[in-house]
Amino acid sequence: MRGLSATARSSRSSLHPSPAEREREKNKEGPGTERGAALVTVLLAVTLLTVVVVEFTYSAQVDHHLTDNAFKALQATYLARSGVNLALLVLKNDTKKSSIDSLGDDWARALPPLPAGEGAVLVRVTDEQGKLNLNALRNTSGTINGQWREVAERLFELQDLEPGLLDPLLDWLDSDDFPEPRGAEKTHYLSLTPAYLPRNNLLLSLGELGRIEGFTSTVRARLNQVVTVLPSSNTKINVNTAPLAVLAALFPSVDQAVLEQFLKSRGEAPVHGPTDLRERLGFDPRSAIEGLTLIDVRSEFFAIQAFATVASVSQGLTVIVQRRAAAVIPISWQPAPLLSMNEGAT
Ligand SMILES: [Ca+2]
Ligand SMILES: [Ca+2]
Repeated sequence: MRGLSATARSSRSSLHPSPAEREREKNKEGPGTERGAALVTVLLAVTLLTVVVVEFTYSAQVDHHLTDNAFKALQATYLARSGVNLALLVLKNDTKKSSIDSLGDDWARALPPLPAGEGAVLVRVTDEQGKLNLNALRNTSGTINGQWREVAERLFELQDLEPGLLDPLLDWLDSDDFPEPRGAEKTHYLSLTPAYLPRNNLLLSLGELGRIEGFTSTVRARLNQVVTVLPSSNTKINVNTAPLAVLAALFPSVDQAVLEQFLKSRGEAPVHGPTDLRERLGFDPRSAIEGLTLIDVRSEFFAIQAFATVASVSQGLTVIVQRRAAAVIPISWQPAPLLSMNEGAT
């Protein structure tokens, strides 16, 4: 019995050690184990702190870059706007100098980029009336103008485009819902996903061409330099600024060599009117030349392109303006395709 009760006591004491026993057990593990645990805790804290600091520094740097970029973009936007204002002033002053608009005018001069603070702005003005205004294809009554249609067909051919491609454009402009032979009207556009309606009216911008059947980006790129969209169907082509292809489309009976000679001569002496042009292109004074009724020697609509760069941030603007007797009025603002600052050197 004694032996048994001694064993039982011993077993009880190992199951429920007294505080003194617990202290002895603890001391057996030694001070080294305690220091190890402390070291792990400190390392863990340092690692966590490092992660937090790195994360904070990174996000602070990102914020700084974002703010810096936004600030430079704002500066570039205002610099581009200043460039537009400068061009507006040049266009306004030009009216006092001459009633003719030609490539020898101040607005047409290719200036180098103008430095301003940390940045620079490049400004270009083009005469939109040197191009074929697609809205001129539509009469105010909503029908298609036959004279302009013929010019457009020839221009498409000269740009290596199928003249039948004009049909969906004519349908987009005319007020009816009857498709031209190769055209597309409401029925076609409503079958697309997503469906939409043709304008059946004047185009609002050159970009709208992208919504017309067949006018792919390749087609639009070929037309970009020779057509425009102006907010009027009653415009003429300025022969002092029109490129060769537009002149060739206007005057199909004139040889290319004569037109090339004319391009050189107009640089020195701009055309003063239809009679002057008739002589310079060698037309018989008695013959009726259709193209002569579609031309002008002055312009009302111009495009201003301003491209500003501040540090590495760039902003571009294209503004179509209408020049009237007393003022030059911006009629549309759009982001511009970015130009190269090197263009200023040419
Ligand atoms: Ca139509
Ligand atoms: Ca139609």
